[in-house]
Amino acid sequence: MRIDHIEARSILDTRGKPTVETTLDAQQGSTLNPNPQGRTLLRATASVPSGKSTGSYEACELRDSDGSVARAIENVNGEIANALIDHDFNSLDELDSFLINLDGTPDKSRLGANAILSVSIAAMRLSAMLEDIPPWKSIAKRAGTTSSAPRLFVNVMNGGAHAHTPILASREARPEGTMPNLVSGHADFKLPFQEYLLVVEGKTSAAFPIAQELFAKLGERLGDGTPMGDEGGYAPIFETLEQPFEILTELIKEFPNVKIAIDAAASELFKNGAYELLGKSYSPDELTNVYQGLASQFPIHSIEDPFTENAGDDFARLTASLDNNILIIGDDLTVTSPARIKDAAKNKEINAVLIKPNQIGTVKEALEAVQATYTAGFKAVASHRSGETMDTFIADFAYGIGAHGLKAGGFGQRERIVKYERLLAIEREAETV
Ligand code: 2PG
Ligand code: MG
Repeated sequence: MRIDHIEARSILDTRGKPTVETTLDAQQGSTLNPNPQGRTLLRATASVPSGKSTGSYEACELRDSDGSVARAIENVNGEIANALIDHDFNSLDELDSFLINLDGTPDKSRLGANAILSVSIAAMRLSAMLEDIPPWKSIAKRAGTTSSAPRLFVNVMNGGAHAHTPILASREARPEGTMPNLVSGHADFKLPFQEYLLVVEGKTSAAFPIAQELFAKLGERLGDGTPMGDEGGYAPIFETLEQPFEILTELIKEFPNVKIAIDAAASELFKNGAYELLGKSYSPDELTNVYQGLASQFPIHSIEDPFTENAGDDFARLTASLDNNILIIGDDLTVTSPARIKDAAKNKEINAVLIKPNQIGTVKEALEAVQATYTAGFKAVASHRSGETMDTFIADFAYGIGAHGLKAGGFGQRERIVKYERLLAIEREAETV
């Protein structure tokens, strides 16, 4: 493959923060980009997401002190473009390795994982266009995986770092139909875990309407004026740990193919050796009891990041203590790093891994993380980030690798919905390709 032109620009993500978008051009019809029909200009664009509750072992997102991504963009338009344009690559892996070596740091901090990943994803798209196959098929071929529809992990309630909304006056305390008032003096949240999700099994064309129905019903149950969190789910206020689970259990009681998942994002709850939930401090053992209690009372499918990113032993104890059907998913713990996934496997810390390509910085390494996950006998759940764009690469990635699930947020933001809609389109493509 040979790239003719590269251009990066700054776009805004769901939080109104700048992120990187890159466009690559190639001429189909050159010796390296053969096209029996003649020469055509092919163009592929990719934009990268950005996390808020980031793990400390993630690859480096290059951001300037003013919050912009100007240096990352300069790196794509300057150094990366100069090195890539007119260079002949025999494969996408070769191109990604070239980018990794060009950067030369272990965490991609020189050129920026955001700069590099935007090029890596756009190149993957371009290569699929050159081959005239959909991106998910290109991913499956490259990774040697069997593609299939992932379960939908739909974020219906946001808490933790994704709902730093001030405490609002309770519905009972305000006149009918009025917006909630801020309770003075507080700037905190009341939903302790970062994400409450519904996991819907089955083909996307069957699962997506069910998820929509449940999302709408939950909205009615919570009432008008319920704020929205960072990931397009509701951000309500509850008084107890159990309440959100009680509401969700009631909501799904007539849906046997729907279960509840949480992302505790516990690195964010960890302060001075203990976990803080709803103003109470929990030791790792006490928190283990909380999870065991929740798993025995409610239809729990999975718990992501139940402990902080360095507490592998606590992960292992929890994983061993629960029914094997309940997934303990590593996110900050494993950060899409093949090495960290292998470590977690050795110590049986988890039985599933969240795969976020921007935690590692190239598609090649994200696929190596998937291989490490499958080699360990673990499930892979592909995931968006809290700051998202309209890019739908993660849906093709999830389908291509035959992921157990795709976590792409709630229906309150178009940037989340487009990922599920892309899965629907893939399902149609898969019938014809
Ligand atoms: C997570 C993600 C995505 P963030 O913790 O799993 O839901 O959040 O992008 O803020 O790390
Ligand atoms: Mg997480």
